[in-house]
Amino acid sequence: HPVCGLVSNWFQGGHQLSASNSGPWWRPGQSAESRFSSCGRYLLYDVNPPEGFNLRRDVYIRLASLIKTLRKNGDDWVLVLPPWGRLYHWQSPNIHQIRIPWGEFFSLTSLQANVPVIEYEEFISENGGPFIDQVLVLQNYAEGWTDGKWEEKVDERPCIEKLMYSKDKQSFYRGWFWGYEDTRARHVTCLSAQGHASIMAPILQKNITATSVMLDRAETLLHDHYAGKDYWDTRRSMVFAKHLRLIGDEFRKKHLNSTDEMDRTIYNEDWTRMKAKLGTAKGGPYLAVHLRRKDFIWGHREDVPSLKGAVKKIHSLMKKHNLGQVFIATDADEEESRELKRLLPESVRFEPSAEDLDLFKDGGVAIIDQWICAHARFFIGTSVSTFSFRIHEEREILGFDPKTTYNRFCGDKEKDCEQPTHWKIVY
Ligand SMILES: Nc1nc2c(ncn2[C@@H]2O[C@H](COP(=O)(O)OP(=O)(O)OP(=O)(O)O)[C@@H](O)[C@H]2O)c(=O)[nH]1
Ligand SMILES: *[C@@H]1O[C@H](CO)[C@@H](O)[C@H](O)[C@H]1NC(C)=O
Ligand SMILES: *[C@@H]1O[C@H](CO)[C@@H](O)[C@H](O)[C@H]1NC(C)=O
Repeated sequence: HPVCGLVSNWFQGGHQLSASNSGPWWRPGQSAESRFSSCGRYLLYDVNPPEGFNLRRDVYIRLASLIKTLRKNGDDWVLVLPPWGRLYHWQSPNIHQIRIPWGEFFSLTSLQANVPVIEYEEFISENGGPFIDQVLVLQNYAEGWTDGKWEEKVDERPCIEKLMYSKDKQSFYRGWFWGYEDTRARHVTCLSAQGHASIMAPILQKNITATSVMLDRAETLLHDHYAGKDYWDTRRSMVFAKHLRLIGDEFRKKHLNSTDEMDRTIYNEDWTRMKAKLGTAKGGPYLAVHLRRKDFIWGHREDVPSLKGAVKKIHSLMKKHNLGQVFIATDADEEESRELKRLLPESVRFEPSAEDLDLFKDGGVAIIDQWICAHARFFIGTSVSTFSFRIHEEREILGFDPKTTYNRFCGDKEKDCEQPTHWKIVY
């Protein structure tokens, strides 16, 4: 695409002109026309429905890598953010939890300082309607790994599972497009893919000419380079929305005697300037706990403690670290929550009013919980919970000593209680 190449140079020039790393790629008022003349293409994606909020955040990192690869190759791709909703864990009754834009949970300007992203509704208006040219449903290989040998590959293959899209009277495909019932796709095909996210780049550039392409079941793709510089750039750009951080900060101040000045957790709104040395953050005078329950205890996993076991560990940590307060983030049901309050009457939880819950939704409340956990002097989480992993990363960004972060509860009878891995930021 020689013409696209030219325009993409022009874009880089425009980017340099704006002189700041944190501004959006194009001026917000820029007309759709000039976007199209740049050969702009849209990458949309979705994730297997049962996956939770925190795994979905991880899938975003993989897709951002793919966008970076595509743009390095010269094409002007934009990532369309899949609206949040219909998540299995978001069970608060009577609140509307679909079609939630990313801006309600994350700072869009921060995301945009890493890769160009737009909300789905912006895509609809730029694209001229709720149409997606091509959906690629990713799947594994029906035959598994042949000869036990693992190689990276992508091939068009018959769909293995029942297709979640069906043709309407006009031969458009209908399906779950984040709760946007008007959205239709022109083509749907299945691709078997095995490998890191950027193996999709040649397919998107050479095999497909459609303007908008959606990768469904995008979690099939692996990280280009887990915990490498590119991973961390994207992770650092996933700054929580300011209104949620402010609620968390207010809570810390009011209930936990914790402020950024006292705790040495000063945050820079511009993530590209946030480079806190490990060990510099002190954290508020409280122990923070993430205690994952629900589906984690239904399976009687041996790496998850009983409530009694968890409380015993909490008491011993408070004593060891000389902390008088404990903040608890948990998805425990009502019965367990009551039991927890009985066993630990001094514990503090973030309990939103009905009004606040309506405003922040389950996703926002989870973020506030994570934010408060991220600012504690000492943190302990739950084994292999992505909710806990996201807290680890947040504390790493803030500059905590790893000893205060990479801790997890052990099951009551667990023998080899391996502690979480420390992943260092690559700046
Ligand atoms: N507010 C709040 N919600 C929680 C907490 N723990 C779990 N949840 C809820 O339960 C969901 C499940 O956890 P996620 O980590 O997002 O789901 P996942 O990606 O399947 O990850 P796992 O924890 O590994 O299951 C979260 O998205 C929250 O909605 C918590 O401590 N506080
Ligand atoms: C992409 O195109 C190449 C070259 O034409 C072809 O060999 C390959 O099978 C195609 N891949 C897919 C997934 O369509
Ligand atoms: C809050 O912390 C500060 C600094 O550690 C301390 O001086 C002050 O007494 C604490 N206040 C309360 C109410 O605990």
